[in-house]
Amino acid sequence: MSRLVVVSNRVAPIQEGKTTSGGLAVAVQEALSEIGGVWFGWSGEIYTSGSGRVTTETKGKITYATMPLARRDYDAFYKGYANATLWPLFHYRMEFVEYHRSYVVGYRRVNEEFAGRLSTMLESDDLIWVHDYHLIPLGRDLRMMGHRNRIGFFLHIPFPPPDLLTSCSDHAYLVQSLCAYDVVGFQTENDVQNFLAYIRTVAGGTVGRNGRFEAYGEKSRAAAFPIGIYPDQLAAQAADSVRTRQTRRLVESLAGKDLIVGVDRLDYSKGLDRRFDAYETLLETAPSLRGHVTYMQIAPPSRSDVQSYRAIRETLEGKAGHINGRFAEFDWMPLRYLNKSFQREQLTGFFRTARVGFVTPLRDGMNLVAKEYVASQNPEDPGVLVLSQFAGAAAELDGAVTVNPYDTEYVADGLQRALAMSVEERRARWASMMSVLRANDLGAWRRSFLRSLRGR
Ligand code: ADQ
Repeated sequence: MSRLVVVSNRVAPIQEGKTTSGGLAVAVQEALSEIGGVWFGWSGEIYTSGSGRVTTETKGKITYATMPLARRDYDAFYKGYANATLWPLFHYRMEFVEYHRSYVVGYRRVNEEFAGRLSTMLESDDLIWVHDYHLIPLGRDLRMMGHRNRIGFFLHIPFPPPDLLTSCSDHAYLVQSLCAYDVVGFQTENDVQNFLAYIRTVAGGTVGRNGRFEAYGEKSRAAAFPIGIYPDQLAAQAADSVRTRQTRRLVESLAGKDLIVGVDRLDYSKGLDRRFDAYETLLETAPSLRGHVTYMQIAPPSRSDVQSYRAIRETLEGKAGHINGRFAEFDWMPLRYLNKSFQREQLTGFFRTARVGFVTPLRDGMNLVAKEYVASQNPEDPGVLVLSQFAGAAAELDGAVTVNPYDTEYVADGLQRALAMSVEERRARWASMMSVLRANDLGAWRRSFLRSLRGR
């Protein structure tokens, strides 16, 4: 059987005992343990002089191959083009897009370097699975080096409509690069349609059945593969986690108040500033809730060396202080804002304690926190998910209270509905979402992508 070669910007920690946190890491680790193969990517290290070497380490059926980035590549490729150009562009946030020619030059250079290093490790029948916006050109670079393998790409973040994408000078280069893959995977049907709209209207290509398309002299297929979680494993973790000291202390500190919980990376795509505004509107318009509800937002800093991320942090600190200053009482703090990270095992206990899961990104590829919140609930007394209509997860989670995150009054109404919901309605909504999570779990995601990549 052919090997699987996975390429992603970061490679999960190799040391045993270290947790592989995100969905990507868990799914890739599993696929590789089953099939055997290579996981290639950036080691997370930066060097300032000399050149970087690929380091390999084999554990069981998996060879981890990682390389460091030169400082200038880290600046232009990672901080620059990936996180200051593509991330805001693909999340429809044009006001944050920073465009410098040196960024795209660095992006191309790193992708070519990755392709060159990987090229020497490839066998002709390897299946290659490339992940995310950092590595869009990698497949095409490998093709130019003569590799004829099946190569697939999965985009973890949204894909913008053509009118937005074309505001980036490199749009044709990006889409042409995507066309070199045998399969291009997206989180939702909406993303697939945005991509195919570009193929039709900008690239002048043709679109056939089941996402098959032809453009720039290539034939390929685009499809949605919504990423999932393992809901029953999470449910078991949550049931254990409510007995931990930290969760018990959280429950004690609430003294009977209803908890609203939000857990996000500190990122402008997550809509935290408007989420804080909506909570303030709730306290303003529903005075009976004052003193009876607590909102805890966990948001550890991410990418803090990118300017727009420093700005969002300052905004949120200001708003949190304002809300607490305006409403707090000697025995009640309305908002707990925590700039730190927690282990997932611990988070599941917090999720199970919360009456409301508050997930209102302005745009999100999927949002696994929404799914983890649902899976963590007590089936007898489940909480309610208040979910942005612009999270990829909204396409699947029909039992959520769906809100428009740009409309803070609408969001405040959603919170109020969630807090007042009867246990019968909560159970029915939860059961419907849980069955979707079970049917589309993380194993189903990787199996369907790999089936498609094998051309079946
Ligand atoms: P992220 O933007 O990181 O991922 P998300 O899917 O919500 O967003 O979270 C990924 C993982 O990180 C989850 O397992 C979550 O529990 C964990 N996490 C998030 N915030 C945390 C916090 N404050 N403390 C501890 N853990 C936290 C990108 C895309 C998403 C897509 C995923 C997977 O932006 O849209 O769902 O990839 O494809």
